[in-house]
Amino acid sequence: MNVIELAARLAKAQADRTAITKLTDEFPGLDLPTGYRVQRELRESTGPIAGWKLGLTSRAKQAQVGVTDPIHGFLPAAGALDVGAPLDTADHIQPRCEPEIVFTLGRDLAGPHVTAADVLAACSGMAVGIEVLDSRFVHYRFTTADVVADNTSASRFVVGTPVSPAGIDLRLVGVVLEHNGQVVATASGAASLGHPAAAVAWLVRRLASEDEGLAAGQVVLSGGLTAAVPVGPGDVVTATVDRLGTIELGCR
Ligand code: 0L1
Ligand code: MG
Repeated sequence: MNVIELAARLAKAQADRTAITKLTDEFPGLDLPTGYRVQRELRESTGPIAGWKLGLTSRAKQAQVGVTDPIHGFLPAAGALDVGAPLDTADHIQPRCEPEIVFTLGRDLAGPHVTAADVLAACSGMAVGIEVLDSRFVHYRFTTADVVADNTSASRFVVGTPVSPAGIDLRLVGVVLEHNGQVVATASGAASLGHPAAAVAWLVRRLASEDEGLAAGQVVLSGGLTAAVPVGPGDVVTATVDRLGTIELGCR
């Protein structure tokens, strides 16, 4: 099993906009550490990164794809959409959108013992966001190792205007996901590992095991709070997080 070759397969699937069967069908020995090595390979062949993302931190997300452990990936800077800019669905294989609570780092944060309180202290702002997922695997069928190799299905993301974290209990904020004007899912911040900042702390501790950390100015998507909704041309997705605001993404 060659991690460079596996990363190239995933990059080609994305470039061709053609889903492939999951890697573990051919390589049943592909384990989680190897999945992260493939992801690292993808990161090294990507341009600059805007930050990091957590995946599968909520039960709703875990149930949607049948994987039960949180995972992490990176956000290529090229994946950032401007607020108000449309999502080009033709650039995707099978896009889905989900609501996110987004952290903006005011200073670097790293270390094996970082807590949720450390995350909140290092955070300069929080915002509502929408993540666009686009699994490179047929019908989003994968194991944990596969989806980690595939950079946790990351594709695009849009982030609203950050607000000060002071005085906001992120466990209690309500989250509403709308698709073409219909409410399709609701949640609260606690859906993400009990507290979105706890999810980010988990990410920082995981990165520390690879001598990495978060850098000032980076953003972190703390994990989809509801199941993701499939989108196509003409669709509009709206995510609202109480105290953080509303963001809309139109598709063409
Ligand atoms: O839905 C998926 O493709 C699973 C991986 C990423 C999930 C997430 O960003 O929460
Ligand atoms: Mg997500």
